[in-house]
Amino acid sequence: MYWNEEIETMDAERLRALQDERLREQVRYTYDRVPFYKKMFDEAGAQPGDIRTAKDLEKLPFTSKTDLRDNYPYGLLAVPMEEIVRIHASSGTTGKATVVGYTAGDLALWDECVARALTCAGGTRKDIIQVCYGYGLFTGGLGLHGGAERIGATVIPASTGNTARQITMLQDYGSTMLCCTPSYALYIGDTMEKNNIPVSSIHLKAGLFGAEPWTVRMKEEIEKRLGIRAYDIYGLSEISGPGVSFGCDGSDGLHVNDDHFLIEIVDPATGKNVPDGEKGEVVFTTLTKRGLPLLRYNTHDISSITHERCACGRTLTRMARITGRSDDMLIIRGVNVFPSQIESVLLSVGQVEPYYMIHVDRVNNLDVMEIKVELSADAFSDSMRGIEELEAKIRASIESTLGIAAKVTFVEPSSLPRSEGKAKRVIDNRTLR
Ligand code: DLL
Repeated sequence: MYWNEEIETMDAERLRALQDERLREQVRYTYDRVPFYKKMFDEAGAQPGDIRTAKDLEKLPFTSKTDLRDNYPYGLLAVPMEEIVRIHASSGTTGKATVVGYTAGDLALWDECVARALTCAGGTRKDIIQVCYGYGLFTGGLGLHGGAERIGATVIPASTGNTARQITMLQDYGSTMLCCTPSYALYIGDTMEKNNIPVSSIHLKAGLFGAEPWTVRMKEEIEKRLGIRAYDIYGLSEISGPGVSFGCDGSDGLHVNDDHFLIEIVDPATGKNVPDGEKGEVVFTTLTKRGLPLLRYNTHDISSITHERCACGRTLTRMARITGRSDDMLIIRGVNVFPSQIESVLLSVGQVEPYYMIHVDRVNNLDVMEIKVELSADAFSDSMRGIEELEAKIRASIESTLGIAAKVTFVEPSSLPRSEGKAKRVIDNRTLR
């Protein structure tokens, strides 16, 4: 089933022509409205007119989260604030978040993209869609919500947490589709099993899972435990949110909404485009955005693309399931976490040394994080009570900064391994089965 058959099955050549036409317009728009881009073009010795087709994009440098941070909060917006109707945000590499602004038109195109994903997963106006992504600054909740409303389905804005209540809603409200992170879907399955709740007591037929990497094995496990078809959905707030690309029944890949986002795969070492089928960093250029248009935004996600026609009939470019990232960003319970954020919390609280190790694990299908940090010599000789207070202070500060809890464990001064090269700050024991 297609939401927008014309676009989703458009002849490849026409689709490329549409992209190039929109690219030229978006480049001109961005250059004229955002001083950051004008400067970028000037420094690259390029003119907007030099970018005629997707191939010309190589003339421009990449943009990144750092550029959003340097222009925090609104510096990269291309419209006056009165045209911005919504703000979302996600983690930046340090304390400052990455802020995204949407015009009414941007929200409409986002809804359209999510509507395509939901329809591809079999969603129609007859469905009851339980959205258990977080509502708020994170784009998961409101993103899936908007798409579900667009297709005319019944939305249950359940948001995250309270698994017992989520299961009750699945049973009582007759939810036919579930939207959450894949690890939470597994956790729901586990909890049902533990409490002897039979799969026959819920009515789910499909789920859209994303916001974190997952494997085909996990997909099969979710399908088995919940008795559903599981579909991948990918996106990032900077580019709009969930729905930049979406999974189908025809292959394991995700279809990129090519008419709104132009994808490139580049070699992390050389920055050059790599051929179809080869892995590299995923880079997006928005084609139709008005609030926060982005040119050559390097996501640091690792994937590959193919332009072969999919068995599902879609001609949209297909990206492979994301296999990881080229930077140190962790995704913990769907929340993006940079080690540098944890470091700035630790250092701002004080009484600890700048030596720490972040341990991440998956217990009962849920991510858990422990931060081991060296106490300063002074704090080490402090009373037990003083140390407990310090621990509570760090825990609270981590939770308020990142939005997720972490266990904080103090270790003796000079006990964590020192490295001569790049410090190893993270031990990620989660195995994506
Ligand atoms: O995670 C948007 C989203 C919400 C996508 C709900 C899907 C479902 P951010 O918080 O900005 O936005 O995080 C974006 O999450 O660069 C990837 O590293 C990762 N990510 C998102 N979807 C997938 C996926 C949302 N399907 C970052 N597979 C991205 C693997 C994913 N990684």
